[in-house]
Amino acid sequence: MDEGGKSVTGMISASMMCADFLHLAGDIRALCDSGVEYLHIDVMDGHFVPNFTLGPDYVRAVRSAATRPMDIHLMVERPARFIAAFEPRPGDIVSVHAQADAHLHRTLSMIRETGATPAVALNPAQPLWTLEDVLGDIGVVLLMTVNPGFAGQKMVSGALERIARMRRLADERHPGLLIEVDGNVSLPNARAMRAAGADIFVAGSSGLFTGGDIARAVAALREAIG
Ligand code: S6P
Ligand code: MG
Repeated sequence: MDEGGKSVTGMISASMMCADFLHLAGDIRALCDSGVEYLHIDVMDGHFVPNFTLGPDYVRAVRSAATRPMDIHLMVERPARFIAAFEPRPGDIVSVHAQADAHLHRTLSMIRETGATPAVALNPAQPLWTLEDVLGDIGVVLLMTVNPGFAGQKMVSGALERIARMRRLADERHPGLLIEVDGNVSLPNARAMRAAGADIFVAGSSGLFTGGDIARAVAALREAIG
């Protein structure tokens, strides 16, 4: 931690829904060789968000080729039903949306028992105070900087100020809590998000998978969040 409470260097979580599905093994190798910290898996159920994406079989396949832990982002209603199916393990992060779970504390304990790090995700309109009482039960808070459901969106207004407010709340109440940001992590946005106090950056179509050279994109992002 530096004096501001955030991690010493920023970490990259590569959004696998933006990878090339027809050349997945090559993308996984390039990402892991480039040193990204996590592979971000967006799980969407068509209820909590208006889209469908990745499931347990996909995660199993990615794991078999990856040397990095998974960062599993569950955008599903009542996520406790599906945690075991994703076979979380120590080193992974598992995020559930506070709004999707009436029994958030129980679900976070369930994640903790697998050895993975429990995380709570908040949509842009959800007040930060809703997670105050579970700050001690999580290792990461995932702040959505777009409305969840789709890649390729623009960062919502107020997102940077919200990251800064979350940083202050974390430093005051739960030092060591990592702030993850998800949505439109382009190079300029990543720089600003890092300055506001973010630690983990979900990088997809905005900052990683365009340009056709993953190693180069990781290096550029690394420089922006250093
Ligand atoms: C969106 C999802 C994200 C996206 C990421 C895509 O609901 O949770 O993880 O994959 O935002 O990145 P980009 O760079 O296209 O915004
Ligand atoms: Mg995500």
